[in-house]
Amino acid sequence: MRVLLLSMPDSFEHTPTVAVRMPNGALASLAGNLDPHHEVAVADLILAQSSVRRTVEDLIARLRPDLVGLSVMTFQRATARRLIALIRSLHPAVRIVVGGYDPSLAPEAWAHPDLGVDVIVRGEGDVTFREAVRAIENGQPLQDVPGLWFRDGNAFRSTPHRDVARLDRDDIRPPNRAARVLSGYSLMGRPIDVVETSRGCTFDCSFCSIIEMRGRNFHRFPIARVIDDIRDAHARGARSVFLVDDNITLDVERFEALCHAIIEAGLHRIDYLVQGMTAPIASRGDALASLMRRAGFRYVFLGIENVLEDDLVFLKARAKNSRTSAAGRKNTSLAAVEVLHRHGMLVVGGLIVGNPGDRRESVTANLEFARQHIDWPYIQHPTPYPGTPMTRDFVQRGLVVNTHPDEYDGTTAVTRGEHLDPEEVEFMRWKAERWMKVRHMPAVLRHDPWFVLRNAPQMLAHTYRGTTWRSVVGLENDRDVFQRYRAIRQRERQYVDWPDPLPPEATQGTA
Ligand code: B12
Ligand code: SF4
Repeated sequence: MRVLLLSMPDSFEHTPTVAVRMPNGALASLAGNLDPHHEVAVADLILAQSSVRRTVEDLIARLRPDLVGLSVMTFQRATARRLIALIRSLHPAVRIVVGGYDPSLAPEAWAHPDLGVDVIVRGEGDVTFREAVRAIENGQPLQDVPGLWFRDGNAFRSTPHRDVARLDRDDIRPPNRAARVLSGYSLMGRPIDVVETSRGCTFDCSFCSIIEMRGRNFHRFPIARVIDDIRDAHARGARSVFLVDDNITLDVERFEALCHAIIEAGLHRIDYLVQGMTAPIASRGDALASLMRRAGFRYVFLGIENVLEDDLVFLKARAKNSRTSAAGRKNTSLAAVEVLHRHGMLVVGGLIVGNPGDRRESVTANLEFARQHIDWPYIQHPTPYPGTPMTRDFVQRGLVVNTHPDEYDGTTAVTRGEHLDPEEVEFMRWKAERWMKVRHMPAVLRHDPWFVLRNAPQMLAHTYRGTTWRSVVGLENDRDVFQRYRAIRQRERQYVDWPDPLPPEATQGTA
């Protein structure tokens, strides 16, 4: 069969496409796990953000796929619906399969008869998709493939749950990067790829989708496989690698072993990015940080979430961000940031502001922490993604004020608190972050001077969207600029020039 796999073009405020265009790791993994006789093509539409419709029309005409699979996050739902409608108009007989976080956790949002989805893959997709494609090819019933919802006439039927794969055996084959048909992946001008070393997490932060998606478990790929995978990415041109594990720092000894293996394999000249918890990084201190630096780590995304204890309790993120000492429990965010800085690494700070109990002072304290200590702000608002405990809590308390999932991009405040208006929290974050982002430019300039010299105007234009000469000379205030920025953001969400196949009332709500 001819299979085309697509990821959505929608991007996130803190990863503008001028600087960050990463491959979707799921698609290469799915491609690598199909039976080898299929012809499979992977297209990350983030690489064609300004010409989505034309790119998809070309792909459909050129490849004539029997099946198109789409990988979708919640804020990308509307784009995916338009794409499905466009694809169907070009090729009515094609089968449409959706997977990823949103279809897995909110399958009912994908079951509307006017949408035309045939199969919804729930949870980990590699083996499920392989078996589903096999069944379709052989004309066998999908009922026998665990982990699916599939169309049966006008209704959907579900099959039994599929457990997540153990990764220490060969159940999950390596990704197939050769299937990619678009080019231009980049992290500030350096070709980038993504590599997985483990899957899962045993924590249960209330805002995170991972537990509902996979359960609380942690599985590791053998280190030799990871090294081969990095080597493959490098051989295909990658000079930056993002380790996209859900929580690599759950097993710090293994993470250290991986750093040693990277150095021994001579792969330490690659720039690595990784995300981790503050507590293990702070606890292992200089020994871990110096090893990470030697292995090539450059950016560390820290899930700080919040620097205030009450907020950490609400987010259920206290355990991963604190350690116990004789003096009691202590937040580890600052210690983690300091040790990474001491060893020359840069910190992307993940913070969540605008929790239900937040007052102006709590938001300000977090923004001030970010301003003082982190290199690139990745500050978000609590967002009710489907299936999370936090979403259930927000819904029960009637705190969700925005029911448009396409605005659930993390930087739009869609829930209200007891003391602060959502728009006010969003304004505070937006205002503070612009300056933090500009402050990071010299560090990027030192590392990637040509990229910055060529792209600085575009990067600044993105960061300061909404600014005009009138606002620069003080004839307009920040609130006017903020409103203009929001209007621009709203327009940017129209990635596909094709109508939504569903009526507006069928497109709201996530839980
Ligand atoms: C790495 C990552 C990123 C990277 C993305 C790199 C890339 N281009 O892929 C970066 C940092 C850029 C990023 C950004 C964002 N992310 Co992110 N990210 C992750 C993370 C940590 C791992 C995802 C991953 O690559 N896993 C490895 C692959 C192999 O697994 P997978 O994606 O789950 O895919 C498997 C299945 O889902 C399924 N599958 C997936 N797609 C498809 C398609 C088909 C057809 C089929 C059959 C199956 C299938 O099969 C795959 C293989 O088993 C997750 C999870 C987490 N712990 O936080 C969040 C996560 C996916 N991100 C999330 C979000 C919301 C975002 C942001 C909006 C902002 C934010 N809150 O951080 C932005 C938007 C991204 C954008 N397009 O601009 C949410 C999604 C929630 C939701 N319901 O939509 C998650 C779950 C985190 C969370 N908050 O809980 N992210
Ligand atoms: S530690 Fe990270 S991956 Fe694990 S539940 Fe919390 S936010 Fe999700």
